[in-house]
Amino acid sequence: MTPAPVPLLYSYRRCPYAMRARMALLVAGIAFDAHEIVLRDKPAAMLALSPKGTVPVLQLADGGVLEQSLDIVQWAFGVNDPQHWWMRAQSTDNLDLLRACDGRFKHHLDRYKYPERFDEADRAQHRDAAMDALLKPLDVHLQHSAQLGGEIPCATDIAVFPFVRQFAAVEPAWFGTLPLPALKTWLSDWLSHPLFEAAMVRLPAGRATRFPPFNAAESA
Ligand SMILES: N[C@@H](CCC(=O)N[C@@H](CS)C(=O)NCC(=O)O)C(=O)O
Repeated sequence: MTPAPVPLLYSYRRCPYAMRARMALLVAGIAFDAHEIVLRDKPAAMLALSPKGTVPVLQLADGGVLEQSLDIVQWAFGVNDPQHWWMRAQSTDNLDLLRACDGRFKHHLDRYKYPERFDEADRAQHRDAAMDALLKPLDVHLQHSAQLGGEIPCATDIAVFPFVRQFAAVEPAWFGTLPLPALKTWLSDWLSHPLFEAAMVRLPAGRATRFPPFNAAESA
């Protein structure tokens, strides 16, 4: 019997946008294949589906294509979301945090993380601006609840966390000195979270492989 077709995710392990997409697909329990791409040698099949050339890209089993990470997250939770991860991410506060993450924070993060690509003299300013844009507001939110979704995570947690991880990894010793205790606890919990570990599995590059499923019950 021919196996049922599953969606195909073009992905890059270290890309924070692809991380949010993989975590959403995994937590929704959706079987999918993943093609780990090489950024400098993108597959022609992916570029044919999505000429803009960024990952993640999800080719659905019916042939539809989702080319933005948040569209993939929304689609995944539209398929299966018994704990309302998507709905709980739609509060004004969470939408503001997500907008700040993908907008101002990402802008300053890139200039802090890759000073050689930008004006190196402004690096400290970008580090401070990134903190004001997202990390300080996040810490305030997380003082009131363990996750942005409340007591359990929502789509905002998995969408934002990979970018905070990137920021923290630029100068880990300095990050450790920051007076943002709630944010640091949340980050460290996510770094060892079974869902994140499942999403970071290493796959062979250059071809599609079935992504190992995540069993929330087993890892609880
Ligand atoms: N708005 C896109 C952004 C995706 C994006 O920028 N991905 C990066 C990797 S983290 C990428 O593919 N860049 C293309 C390249 O480096 O060639 C989304 O949310 O999916």
